[in-house]
Amino acid sequence: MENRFEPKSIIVTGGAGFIGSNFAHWVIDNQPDVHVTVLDALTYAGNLDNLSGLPEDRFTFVHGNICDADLLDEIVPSSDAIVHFAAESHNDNSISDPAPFIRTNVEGTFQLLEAARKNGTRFHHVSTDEVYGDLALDDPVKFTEDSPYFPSSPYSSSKAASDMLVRAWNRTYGLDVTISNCSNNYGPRQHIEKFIPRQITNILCGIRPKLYGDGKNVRDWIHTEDHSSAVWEILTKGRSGETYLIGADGEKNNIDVLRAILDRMGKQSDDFDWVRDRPGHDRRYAIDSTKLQRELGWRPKHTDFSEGLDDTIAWYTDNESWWKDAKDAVEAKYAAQGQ
Ligand code: NAD
Ligand code: TDX
Repeated sequence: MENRFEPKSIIVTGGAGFIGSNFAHWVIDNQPDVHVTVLDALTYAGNLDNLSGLPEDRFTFVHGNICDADLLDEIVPSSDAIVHFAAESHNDNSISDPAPFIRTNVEGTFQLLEAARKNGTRFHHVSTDEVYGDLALDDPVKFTEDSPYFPSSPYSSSKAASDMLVRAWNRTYGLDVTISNCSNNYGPRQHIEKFIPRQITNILCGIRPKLYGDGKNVRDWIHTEDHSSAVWEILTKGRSGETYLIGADGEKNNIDVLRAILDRMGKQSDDFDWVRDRPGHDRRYAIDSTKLQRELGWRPKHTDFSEGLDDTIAWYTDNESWWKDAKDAVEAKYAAQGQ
């Protein structure tokens, strides 16, 4: 293994969103010598409240777009690494309007790579297991770093394109890069358009939860705090040019997850609506994280999904002001799509 990379100052793109903000908090809490600069455009998915409480002497917020090359020229030279979370992240949105996905996920990653290349800045790309397409429900196979790319949606194909750019900048220009492809995250501060927070906040608002298709699609759930610790291990100990898959053996089908939420929130197991399926809906994701565990010694902390779900339900119950204003618009958009 290479020597540990010890950055003193990192740029976290997309740090006002769900996973990026959890990562920013994790770094501040666990890496006392590191300064965090969050670069975020504050789209509908970004929220400055997600960064409240971070100490002024170790944290800087820059409001801006990752596609803005002039801004990147200003802020990248003083950083040791870019940890790139910023993205348009929701599959359903990518189906109704793909254009912002190409701009942010492809063009934005390109601009960041160019800024990193000019300054010799180490680059970690936060990507998704969805680049590998999907698996059959009855297939014992899981995704590994050697799985072929078969993205299904405009979102996942834009992430696949950005992974390819990162690999090319490593091979052609020798830029120090790592890539991680993680499975479905859950935890506090996830936007209420996503499956778990949508259903929790539906129940809190007296709306019946909505399940797509036959509800048997499988997702491999990981707590976002475990994603954060894995990204840190890869950034600081991962081999340049390498990809690492992040997952915590959390395969569950959607109907089981929904029933667990209903049960915990005092509802009957059939208190939900079946709604129109997502076009091109991936059937199953499953991650084999052997490389990450063997090579870098990473282990997940949150191995009890029920406990993580209880905490997540409690967080949305206790933080109604965080999501309430967005709820009507999110549900109106879904209703217009028959979902
Ligand atoms: P999110 O939608 O909650 O947050 C995205 C953040 O990026 C927001 O704060 C938004 O304002 C910002 N942003 C969007 N476009 C921008 C631009 N052009 N310039 C600057 N900032 C911009 O997303 P998330 O769920 O936290 O996902 C973060 C990353 O993790 C994404 O790259 C996503 O592909 C990846 N990922 C997510 C999951 C998951 O389960 N959510 C799983 C694996 C990988
Ligand atoms: O209301 C719903 N009902 C429903 O049945 C919603 C919003 C979703 N679903 C289903 C679709 C999926 O099978 O639940 C599953 C999870 O859906 P999402 O939360 O939209 O996540 P997914 O499409 O699996 O993608 C997520 O994980 C991989 C993230 O949004 C991506 O950013 C990440 O790359």
